[in-house]
Amino acid sequence: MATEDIKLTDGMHLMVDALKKNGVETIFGVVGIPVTDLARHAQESGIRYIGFRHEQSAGNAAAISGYITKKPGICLTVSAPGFLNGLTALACATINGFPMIQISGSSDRNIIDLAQGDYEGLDQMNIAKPFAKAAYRINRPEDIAVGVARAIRTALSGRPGGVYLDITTAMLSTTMDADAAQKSLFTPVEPAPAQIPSATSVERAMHILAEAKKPLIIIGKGAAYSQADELVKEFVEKSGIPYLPMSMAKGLLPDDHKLCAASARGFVLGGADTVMLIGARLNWLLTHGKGKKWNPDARFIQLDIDAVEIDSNRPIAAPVVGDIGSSLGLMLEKLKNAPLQPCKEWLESIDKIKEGNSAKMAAKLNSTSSPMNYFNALKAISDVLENHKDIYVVNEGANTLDDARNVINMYHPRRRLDCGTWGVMGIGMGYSIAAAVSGKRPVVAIEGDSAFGFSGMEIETICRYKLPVTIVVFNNNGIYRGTDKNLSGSSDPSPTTLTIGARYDKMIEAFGGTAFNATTPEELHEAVNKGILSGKPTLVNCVIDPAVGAESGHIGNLNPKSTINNNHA
Ligand code: ADP
Ligand code: TPW
Ligand code: MG
Repeated sequence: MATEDIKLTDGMHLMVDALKKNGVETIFGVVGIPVTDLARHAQESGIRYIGFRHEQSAGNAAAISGYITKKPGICLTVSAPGFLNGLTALACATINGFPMIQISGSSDRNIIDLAQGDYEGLDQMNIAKPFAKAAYRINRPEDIAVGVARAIRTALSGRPGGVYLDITTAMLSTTMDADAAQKSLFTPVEPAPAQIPSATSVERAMHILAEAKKPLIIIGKGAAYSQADELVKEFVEKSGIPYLPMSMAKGLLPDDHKLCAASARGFVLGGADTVMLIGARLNWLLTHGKGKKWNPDARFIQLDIDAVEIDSNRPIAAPVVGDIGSSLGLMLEKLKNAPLQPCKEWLESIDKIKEGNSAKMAAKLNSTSSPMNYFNALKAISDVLENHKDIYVVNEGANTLDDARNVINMYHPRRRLDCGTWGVMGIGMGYSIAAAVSGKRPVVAIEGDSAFGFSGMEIETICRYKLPVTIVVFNNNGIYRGTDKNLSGSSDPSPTTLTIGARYDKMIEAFGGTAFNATTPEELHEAVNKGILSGKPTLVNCVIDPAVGAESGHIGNLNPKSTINNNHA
């Protein structure tokens, strides 16, 4: 065959082919040298490319897209600074257990390895390693298929996480025989295989449950991620055990379920003699399963896919290591043959607490204080959302996060997307974009004014792609509050103060979105309702009393305060 008859492809085209072959529908990214043409060809091939203003938001979008769809979300970044901007999101995905792949162009290895100062030169793969579940580099087009398959399998199997995939500039433009290239492509078989727990572990867990007088189930976002929705519901209902949803597990069972103990959280944690964790870690969010919040004699059952998680913070009497679907399936079989004794008195005592706490909450929600506080503002939003139960709710901030989590009921699985395991600020717009694009539903983002600032420029992205996102900025002029004083007495604002009376709604007007300024619950209700019904990018500046927020929201206990010469209230 004459050389001119050989059809060639190159790394760039083959990379796109490999992603398509593996069912990638969307790439979230920011382009530049050396990945601009890669994004063009991806778009040409039918993959949707969503171009962001900052890689951190593109990475956050990829991460939450992975959580929503159970397929790795793809983030594309340029070398060095673009790579580093995306890395925070990759680390966050890994910490949260979301499957994601950050694909980054990288500069010339020969120059990087000798530290000779290449354009955007950085030893990216080694830098990524501690922040990712794994990091791989593709140096030759003939390795693309294997590289992509490894990245996918690593991101999805076991506890999901973030994978870094380095693609070198040289590799992108290296040619290879097109037929051989096509032949090299494949999709990994069962990248997230079922993990069946041992029969003994299932029996042990059921035995402990049978002895419980005051059992409690805690459902975490690992359970939500596993998409074993029906099994979780069936197990809770058949066992008749009250449950607490962790933040992002809200809605896996509807929050108004009679066995939901969320509004008696302190009571059930303190009283439970047996706690069954379903895809939830005993990390700081559960005070490590220790301390005064917990019954010291409680025995723990833990369902998790990651054996290393067991005993991480306290002894676990009955570990069930497997995927949630397989584990609950086997436990349900046992339950059907040997039903548990109903824990009637325990449930009655919980119901009493729930009633009392609900009455207290109702009083707060119905307060008529002006300017608005968190609760009457959230009530206005909640009333609208009761008519849109299947919408995505993105939520970040301190008070804005903690109060919204308690006030806004969720009714469908994986619809609440928030700051997650790290309590990170900056996920808001990236998560909203991915929820609209990958989740294919409207979104309401409830954002602290500080939190919003971390990704606020992405409202341009939301407008450019005409996404159905309604953003409500809880504007209290600051981080936690807007009333702090500069202790030096100078005219600089205090560390927690933001611009007094800022009009965040004006920002979205610059990009053709719809803007509202709401100063009363009625105005807020109307604005949110209109935003959702319009299906168009909308931003509501929601004016909140700057004095009502608590420092650090509900986790002020973790906030160290100087005890000497402290002039600060
Ligand atoms: P939350 O913040 O809601 O408490 P975490 O993220 O701390 O939840 O914990 C989720 C746990 O779920 C992790 O330990 C993870 O290993 C586990 N997990 C994730 N996916 C699965 C799955 N498919 N089956 C079982 N466990 C899973
Ligand atoms: C990446 C620290 C925690 S909460 C918060 C910050 C800066 C903002 C709280 O103010 P906001 O909410 O959003 O206005 P509200 O209603 O209480 O006034 N950097 C990162 N992550 C975190 N968590 C911080 C800083 C922080
Ligand atoms: Mg604020």
